[in-house]
Amino acid sequence: MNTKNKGFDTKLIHAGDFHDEFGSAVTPIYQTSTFSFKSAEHGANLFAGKEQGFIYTRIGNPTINALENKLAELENGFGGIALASGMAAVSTVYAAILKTGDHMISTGAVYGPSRAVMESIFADFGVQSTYTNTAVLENIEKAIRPNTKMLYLETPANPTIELTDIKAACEIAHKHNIIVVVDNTFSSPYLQKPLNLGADIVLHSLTKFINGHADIVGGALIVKDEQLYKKVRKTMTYMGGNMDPHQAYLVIRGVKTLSIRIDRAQENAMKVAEFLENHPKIEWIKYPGLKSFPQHELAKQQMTGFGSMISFGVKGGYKAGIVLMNNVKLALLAVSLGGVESLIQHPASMTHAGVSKEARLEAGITDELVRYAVGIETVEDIIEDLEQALAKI
Ligand code: LCS
Repeated sequence: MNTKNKGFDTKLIHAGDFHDEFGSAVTPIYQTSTFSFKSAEHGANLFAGKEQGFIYTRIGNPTINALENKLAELENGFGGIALASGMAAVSTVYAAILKTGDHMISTGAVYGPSRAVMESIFADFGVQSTYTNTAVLENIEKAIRPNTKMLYLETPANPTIELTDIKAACEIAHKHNIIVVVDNTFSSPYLQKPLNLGADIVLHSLTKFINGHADIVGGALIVKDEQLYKKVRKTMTYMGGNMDPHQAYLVIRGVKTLSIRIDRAQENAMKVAEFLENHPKIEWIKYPGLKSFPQHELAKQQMTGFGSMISFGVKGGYKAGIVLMNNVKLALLAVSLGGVESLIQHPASMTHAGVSKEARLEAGITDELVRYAVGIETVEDIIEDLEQALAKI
């Protein structure tokens, strides 16, 4: 079915679907590493790009392509590329765009390994980077060098929930021919569409909201124009960070309920945020839906919802945060986010432990920061769980 002019929920269910000759209702799993050619000429034509078809699963596969086409439609891009993990997407996009002597600018508070892979492995290949608070647009302007090739934004950022104005940042970058990549993991295309705001590439850890069920790890890149898409796709194919067909099948199943899962999670998050904001043991809280959130207006402008990620500090700092984490019973003490279950974790010692303490503090990832990923359980139970754990402090 052609879903190009259909609504977002229709695209979630039907976009990109691949139906076989038996009329299967869902895209089947093509668990095969290779595809036989009808003749030597057919094989040669496929390799030469003269005929469309499948050659080898690292290059393309019907199940994986169905997911890629769905994601491309959801983000309004030319094409999608599915990868083994969000980090495979991060390192593939770095490798596709940056070469020795190039410079990139990035949000200081990005997911820890997205920064660590740049500052360790890519730095060893001679790629320069500046990590700064991209919420302040002048910081981007100031960081631009003649050799800057990429602006890598994460908004909302993990775990500070700080936002970057995507449209304004893209205008600055494009004046200098800088490619803009936006990690849209925290919002998903349901809440934010960076390509519509001017970005060139959208990145996802599919592990999170898009799959939504905490049962796979996966990543994706969605590219706005054909030329850049081909370049990034070639990098993925050569480097081999492709997704597996079974993984793609599960993501296709998970993404169908994206909007209804996020609707419930963010409805819950608003109530949890209000509860925490008014709790005497909470020192500070950041949630884009709260009026007290410094970038509440920007959130309303570039997002269609506030998401379900909350960060906060407990009075008594790190030690009190540990008591809270050790006493929650409903929320799992676990990294990751965007699944149906509530999760709590401590970024400084967990997700962002690979980033130096100095860089972490400069990015606002303080030792007392606790991150809560609100799930879709009964909200009264989530709040009751937090209440009993806070009482232990
Ligand atoms: N980008 C963001 C914003 C992320 O939060 C993550 C993972 C990644 C990229 C990497 O994706 P992965 O390879 O894990 O699929 N974030 C995690 C987190 O906050 N807790 O555990 C993983």
